[in-house]
Amino acid sequence: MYNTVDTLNEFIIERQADFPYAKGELSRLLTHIALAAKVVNREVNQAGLVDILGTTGDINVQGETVQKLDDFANTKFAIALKGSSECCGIATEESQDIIKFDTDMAKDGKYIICIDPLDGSSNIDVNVSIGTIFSIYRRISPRGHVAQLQDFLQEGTKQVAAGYIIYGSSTMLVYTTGRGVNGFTLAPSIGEFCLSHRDIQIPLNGSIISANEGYYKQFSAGVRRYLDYCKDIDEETNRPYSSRYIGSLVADFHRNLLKGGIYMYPPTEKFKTGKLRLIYEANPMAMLVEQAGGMAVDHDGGRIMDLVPNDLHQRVPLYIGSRNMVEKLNDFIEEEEEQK
Ligand code: AHM
Ligand code: MG
Repeated sequence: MYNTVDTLNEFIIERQADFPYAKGELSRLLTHIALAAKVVNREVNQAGLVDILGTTGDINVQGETVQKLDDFANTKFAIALKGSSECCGIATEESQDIIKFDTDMAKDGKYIICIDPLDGSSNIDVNVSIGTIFSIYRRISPRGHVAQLQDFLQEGTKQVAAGYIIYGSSTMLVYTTGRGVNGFTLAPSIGEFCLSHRDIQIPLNGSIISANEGYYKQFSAGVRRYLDYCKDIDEETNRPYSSRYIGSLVADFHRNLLKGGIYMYPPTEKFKTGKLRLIYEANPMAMLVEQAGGMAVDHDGGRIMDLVPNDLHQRVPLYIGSRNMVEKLNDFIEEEEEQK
């Protein structure tokens, strides 16, 4: 069966022809990410059986408890990326500062990576889908030296590739290099990611809303009114919409990407500028959604990928998904602002 489908490696090689001047570095980097994903996948799959559930006892830079699997995924991706020799450093959710790779080969690497090694940590212990999110940029600092902070504080529009791995009922890797979005499912019997979702397009109109409605009363009036609108009955626009929220960005985003919907994390009392991190959560998802025909904006309706990051762990309100839904939500927020 599998000889009729593209494996990820074959697909990457085929697509390299799209970039006539590329020398294969990006392809090698993607291959290394896929390899680390398989290692993490193996551990996630047997998490209940081996001593890898629970916390390490440490608190990370976000002030959150570090789960053992967070730590494991972080280490595996860092090792794989350093070993790829194409990447001179990474920014990860788990480290305050950038990690500079100091081998001669890595210092010569052309790319840097921003990564959330294991997103949705609160779901780890209860066997709910979690994911890895990554974003690849060309470095700004000169090759031959260690990476610099400025390499990581680039606008999302400068991403050369972005993607995620979802460790779900099956494991998938979904990525874009700026020419559409493609999804690969891990075939456990051969240990390969195989092309299963070619050229993914997000429906223009969706009927799924994904938000933590436990915080409803903390949302701004415009966001609350949009959520109320989603629940109104109207046959023509297929309302009420369905509410689906896993609390794992990757899983919620993946479902909405395929079925059509909107994911939203507005400002709350605790997270006044939103919860999600710009460089390793919002930007990669924004590139993917735009490549699939969708939209990603912040609370002011500004395009996520145009924001200039000023901090590695900067947070941003995120509204992302089907274009017409994001635009509609924007209208409600704008209306609220006008009435102020
Ligand atoms: P994490 O990176 O610490 O796991 O936090 C990000 C996660 C997202 O995956 C998810 O959508 C969101 O936080 C859930 O937050 P909440 O529990 O406040 O709804
Ligand atoms: Mg995260």
